[in-house]
Amino acid sequence: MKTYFKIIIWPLLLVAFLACGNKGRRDVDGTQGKPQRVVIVPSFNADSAYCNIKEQVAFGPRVPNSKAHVACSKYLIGKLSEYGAKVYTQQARLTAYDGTLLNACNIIGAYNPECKRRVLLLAHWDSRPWADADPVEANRSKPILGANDGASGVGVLLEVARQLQQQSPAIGIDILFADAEDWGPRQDENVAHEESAWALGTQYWANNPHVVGYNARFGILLDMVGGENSVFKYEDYSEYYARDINRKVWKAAHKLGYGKTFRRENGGGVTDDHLFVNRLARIPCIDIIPSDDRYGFYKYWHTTQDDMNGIDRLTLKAVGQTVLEVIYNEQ
Ligand code: AHN
Ligand code: ZN
Repeated sequence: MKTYFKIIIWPLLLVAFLACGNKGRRDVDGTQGKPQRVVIVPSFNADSAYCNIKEQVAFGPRVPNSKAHVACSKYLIGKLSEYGAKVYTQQARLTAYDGTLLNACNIIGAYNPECKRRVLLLAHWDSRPWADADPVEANRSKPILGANDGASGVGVLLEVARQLQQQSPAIGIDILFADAEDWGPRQDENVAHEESAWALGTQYWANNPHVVGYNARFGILLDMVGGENSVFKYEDYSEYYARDINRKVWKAAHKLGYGKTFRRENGGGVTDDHLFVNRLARIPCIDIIPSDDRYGFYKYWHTTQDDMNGIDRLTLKAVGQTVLEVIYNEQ
């Protein structure tokens, strides 16, 4: 009996143990033996994003309380509807730092609205009423076209929306086009910097979400994502509130070969829409915003030269493809 155990039973038990070892015991990839979903990330079309920017810029400056602003809001609602989103609009009268009442409109496109696992993507769609950083003084009271500052982020997200309609990721996505981001104090006004003077539309949305009790795993803000040779660095508030999201997004960018565009360096802090998503909505949110040693954000930032000539499809592609990589890999 003893030898029988030694040469038959023990070897059998050993084989059985080794055979089971990989399945239940060590859940190395966290899948618990469930069949893994094969993720195919669609290809971001930078030409399409470019056209979306051009169409916004064609309205002229989308300054709140202007005709172009109303016309562009209709365009954006139409586009999101065309791309199959459930569209919400929020009309609000918001008081600017200078007392002006702004007729603002936030526009939200929801994909897979029933899904509890959600990611928020946002960009501001208004343009700044004054080119206060223009080198020519006579231009500083003119509104800006905001091809990069405003339209680029929206243009990229409209292309993301088109892709979402073609192929759904495993999660729900909300695209927020926030209004009244850029009606902040002019540089020549000697007013103390007040964070709350900026991003009025996003502040409104965070205090009055389009869906009661709205939540998302994280948010990604796109701001000035179309400039030639733009470089994106870890922004300070993004690091403070959503460090892991910064890492996730930069990792995706590097995997795709966009390491020259997405640098693993610190870029300084920016008062921007994401600040209020973090603080008021309490959703960890990063800002993809250029950081240039020479120009700050962008060469033509808040100047009358922020037009289509400054828009480069390569940057749009790097940002758009990275966003797709991240959201299609969420389970
Ligand atoms: C400030 O200049 C305080 N914030 C920049 C936010 C911004 C303006 N993004 C685009 N335009
Ligand atoms: Zn701006």
